[in-house]
Amino acid sequence: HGCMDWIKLEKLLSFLLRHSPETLNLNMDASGWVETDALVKAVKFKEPKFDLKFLQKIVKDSQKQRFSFSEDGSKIRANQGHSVKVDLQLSPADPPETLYHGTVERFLDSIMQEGLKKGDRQHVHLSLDLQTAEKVGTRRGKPIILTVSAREMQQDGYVFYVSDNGVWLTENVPPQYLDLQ
Ligand code: HQG
Repeated sequence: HGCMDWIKLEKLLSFLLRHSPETLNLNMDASGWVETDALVKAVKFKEPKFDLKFLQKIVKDSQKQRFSFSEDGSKIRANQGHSVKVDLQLSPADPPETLYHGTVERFLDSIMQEGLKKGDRQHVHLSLDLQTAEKVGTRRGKPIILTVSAREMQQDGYVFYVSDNGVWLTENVPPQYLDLQ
């Protein structure tokens, strides 16, 4: 499989399983699942060397663990990051005292004014540790880290979820719970 570009494929899978299954005529159910066979067939059409084995390798070895198979392997979904309206049926979880959000300077004024908003995605994404938040921020430039008073938010009635790959999710974070790290 050496000649196939792993990053490119992971991006294609993210695109299909989070944002646009219809691009390759895939059906996604209400919980974000797509038939594994159909996905393999569709991707194979673009990348003839792609097969189930390679998909299994990506799911298993992807550094960010972006995807999961259903128990019997017949279905696959993205663990988080959707813009497609899906209900992942995650259970509410108790957050730690503090969570982190990595962003960049140019968003700061707006964030401090209106809080963290989910934009196109289904949730605001928060990180458990500084290092991860830094990586998330670095995707857009020089990272700026915000701390989120997650426990306090929860006490005030906000609900938190944690995805299968360890990303903390919530609907929005009002500015009073945010601080510059
Ligand atoms: C910013 C990646 C102005 C926010 C990562 C961020 C993550 C605001 C951007 C996952 C704002 C949204 C998600 C406001 C938020 N005003 N800017 N009020 N509220 N923003 O990509 O958290 O590689 O939707 O700071 O690792 O950057 O895709 O969210 O910069 O886990 O698996 O608006 O994506 O994972 O950007 O990243 P995004 P994110 P994957």
